[in-house]
Amino acid sequence: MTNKIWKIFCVLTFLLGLKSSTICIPLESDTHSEPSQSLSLGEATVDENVPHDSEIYSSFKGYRVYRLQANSTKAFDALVKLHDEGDLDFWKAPSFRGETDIMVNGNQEKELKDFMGFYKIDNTVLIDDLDTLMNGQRLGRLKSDGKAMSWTEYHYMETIFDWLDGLATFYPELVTLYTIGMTTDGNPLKLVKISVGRKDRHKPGVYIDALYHGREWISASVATWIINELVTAPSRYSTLLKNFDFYIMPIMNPDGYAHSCNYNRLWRKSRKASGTWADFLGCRGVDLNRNFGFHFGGPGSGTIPCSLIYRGTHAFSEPETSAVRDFIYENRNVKWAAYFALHSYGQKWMTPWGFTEVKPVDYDELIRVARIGVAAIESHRGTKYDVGSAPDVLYMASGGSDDWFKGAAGCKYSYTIELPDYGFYGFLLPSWEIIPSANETWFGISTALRSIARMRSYA
Ligand code: 0X9
Ligand code: ZN
Repeated sequence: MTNKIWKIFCVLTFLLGLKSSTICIPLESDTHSEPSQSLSLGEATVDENVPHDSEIYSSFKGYRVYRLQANSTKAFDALVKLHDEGDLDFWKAPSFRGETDIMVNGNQEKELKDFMGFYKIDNTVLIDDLDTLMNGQRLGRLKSDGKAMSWTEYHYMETIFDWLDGLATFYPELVTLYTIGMTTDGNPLKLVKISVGRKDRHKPGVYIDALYHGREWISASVATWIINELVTAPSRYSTLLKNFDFYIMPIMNPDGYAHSCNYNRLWRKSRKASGTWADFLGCRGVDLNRNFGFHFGGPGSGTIPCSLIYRGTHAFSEPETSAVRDFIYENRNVKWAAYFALHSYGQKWMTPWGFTEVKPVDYDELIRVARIGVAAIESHRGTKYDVGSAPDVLYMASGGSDDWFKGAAGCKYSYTIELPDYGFYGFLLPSWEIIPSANETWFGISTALRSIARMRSYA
């Protein structure tokens, strides 16, 4: 079904007050799924005594994720066309001779199978029963239940923010907590500064942020793990802390994260209404990683509010992105040495530019340091990463934070890291992978940073 017919169909079903069609995903509160009773997936369990929002949580019953391998140019081109039509949720964008992951519901599955058969595309079912896997990963308890911060499970935003408040109280010498803005839904945008030594001196800054996209839960867990490591064991990182101040923002998109936690696990964008017809279709939010003001509006960013990569009306139109811009402008005396945006998934360590295939002038140096990082990660427990510019290893996308940090904020070593799925789980990385994943990622980043510190060429 073409995009246009799909939209008209969705509008009509909405106006007639009918239940959303399964192809008008993401399904929202009108769907009802039977709450699963204590379901066990390794350590990821749902406690049946814990109140959770099963009644209003989007159901993904009957959904599957396929992993495709396009081995001919013809098949790859057809996959790219399918991707650009925008009717299917590509968990992993088309890649030639690499993996492409696509989520389908029962209706879409038959069409996808015909498509794969026609183009002779090798495929396997990556996730057979999405709903069951998801239910196994529902978050534990709400803030009111007094759940303490940990890295053996994923946590609600409130738990994470309470923990950050606690760090600022208990480690005042080391930690400064900023609320750099508020989201449309009234959630705080919290940023932690970790710094040793005199408070009136600014060391070169390392800026790390995460969870631009609501469903990429592992990124926030890795960011909080890094905060915990620096704050509770600073002596292990004395060289790094002597050379740099760390600025870490673990949840860039609190509204999108809350929506993913409470309603639709696979929500990507922020949650602001666009004030257009799209709101009636449930197409809220902006892709915050298309809203930054360096080559805003270029290739790989959407103009339609229903697009998963909707860029917003203009650069920095969103409270989340403008808060970051303002914080960086207010701290003009900080020289930004390195920037790491944590996303998932795909095991890729990417350099700018994302908006063009042209490489930055210092591309070779950025790649050199990235290779040091991925070699460290691989030495840890064998996890392999691709290295390259975003268009070379993933796709072109404009308005990204990495391009803005490099192009506008003058940060030389600017990277986006797509964290692992370890080949099985896509966005639904089980919580038992948080600690191993955080360990290896931080080993990679800290090793890269030591190399950057040795170069002393942040400019
Ligand atoms: O598309 C994105 O925003 C990132 N991938 S994700 O699957 N996590 O959504 C990649 C962004 C790479 N950077 C730029 N293109 N600037
Ligand atoms: Zn992302």
